[in-house]
Amino acid sequence: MPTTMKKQSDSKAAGNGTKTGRTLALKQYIGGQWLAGTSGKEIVSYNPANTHDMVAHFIGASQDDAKQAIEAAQKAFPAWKRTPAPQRGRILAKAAQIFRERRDELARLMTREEGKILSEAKGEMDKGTTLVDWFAGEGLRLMGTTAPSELPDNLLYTLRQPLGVVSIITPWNFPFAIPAWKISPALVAGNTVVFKPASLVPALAVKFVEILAEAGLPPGVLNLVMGAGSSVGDILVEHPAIKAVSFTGSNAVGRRVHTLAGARGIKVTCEMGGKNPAVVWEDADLNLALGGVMKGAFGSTGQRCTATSRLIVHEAVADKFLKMVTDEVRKIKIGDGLDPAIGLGPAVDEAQLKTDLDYIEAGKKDGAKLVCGGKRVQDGALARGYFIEPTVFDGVKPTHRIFQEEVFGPVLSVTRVKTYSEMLSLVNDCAFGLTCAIYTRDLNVAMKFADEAEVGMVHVNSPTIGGEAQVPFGGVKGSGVGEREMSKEGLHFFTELKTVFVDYTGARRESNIY
Ligand code: UN1
Repeated sequence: MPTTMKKQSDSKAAGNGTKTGRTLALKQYIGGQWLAGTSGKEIVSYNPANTHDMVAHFIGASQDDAKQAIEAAQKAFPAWKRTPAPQRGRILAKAAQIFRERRDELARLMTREEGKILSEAKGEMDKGTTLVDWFAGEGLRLMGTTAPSELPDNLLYTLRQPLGVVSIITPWNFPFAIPAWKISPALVAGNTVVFKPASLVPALAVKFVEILAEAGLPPGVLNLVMGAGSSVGDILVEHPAIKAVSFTGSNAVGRRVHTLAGARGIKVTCEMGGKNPAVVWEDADLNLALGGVMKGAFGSTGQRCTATSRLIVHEAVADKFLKMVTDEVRKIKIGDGLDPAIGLGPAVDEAQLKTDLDYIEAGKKDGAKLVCGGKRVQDGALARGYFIEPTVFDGVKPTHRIFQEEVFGPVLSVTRVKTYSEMLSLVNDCAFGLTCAIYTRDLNVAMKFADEAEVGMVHVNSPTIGGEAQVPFGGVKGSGVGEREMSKEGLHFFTELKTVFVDYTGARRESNIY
């Protein structure tokens, strides 16, 4: 997914932004202290539904600030590593409790800063809190194994140990859940963390860190560095003290992070977006499919790496289903997501809005048929936000850019097929491989598809979006490199496995092990 940052000049365009009197002045969190950044560059976050509402501002971190944060994490590491894992987990459990208590307030702030509608923001709070809870429990289950030895009177066992200082780099579209599912496993495993959120969503990141500190996290264990990726991104991968990097964001930035980390030989996991198809088969329950496609394509304004951006529909039901989709699309109310009547919030910023509109132009130019939507919405107060119509294209071909490239907006590309093999090759003819869905009542089709789709996650009769704490999350091809996130796999990424050989014979003997 694209990573963007509002420029300082935006602050002039939107006036002083203090009309609501609710603007937060934010700081970096380094070694347990809230400190002003020293880059000299002010970064501002605005409400994308109303750019007259300035949500937060801060002075970006400099390279020196990032270095200090890494050093603070290094200093805190030995004591945190020695803190028993169940105790580390209990701090996370306490944080989860605070997140639950403050859910509605934080969800409102999320809607105001990121733009997603309030019900989705509440859903994200719940999902993120469940993830913190899941990893809190892992403090009691950070188990190794024992194994039978080839030798008498020998014990073989494994230990899971922390890596040291790790960098967590997160995007703007899930400002709570993604930090939650990366930072919680890192901490419970005994690592110390330098956290760099996207500059578009600093307020949520600050709340997240404040609450972990309130829950009892010692100084230096979690540090927050906010600033332009171009000034602090590389040091968070290249500093010799950094032992692993967990990144979610665009494919371009992810590849760079992977290359830099690879050159240092450190662990790295990058989650980098998708171009996820929902398949609607000839025997599908079309009402069920409609709900899933609408939620997948237009939920979160299409700004999720798991969004349904391609619809591959069987010719036998294509006309009927497409009419159902367009009827539903026309009913969607666009506006500020704090209003419960609203079904579609804004694009996150001007750059993302432009990307969406550019892709719509590319779709038309490549020869796809625009069925509905396609324009910016600027009626009345909506002119102050980055609103765009939910958009559907029919007749999209694999050669079209909107079939292959991630838009990250509410744009659905429809392609019709006649056979299973044609459908499967379209699903797999894509540089990404995060997730996909199939709507069918035919168990044979569903199971074959689950085996053959080149993705990290398959949904049968449910939308392409979402994940659950207890199962792995991630993709193949351009969607991801490194280990899966969430679940035990997500925890294991943040550990080294040590094998211990204990010989308790107590007497010298010839080994028969070579
Ligand atoms: C979801 O679909 O609930 O950036 C999670 C993203 C993904 C998270 C999606 N990493 O959109």
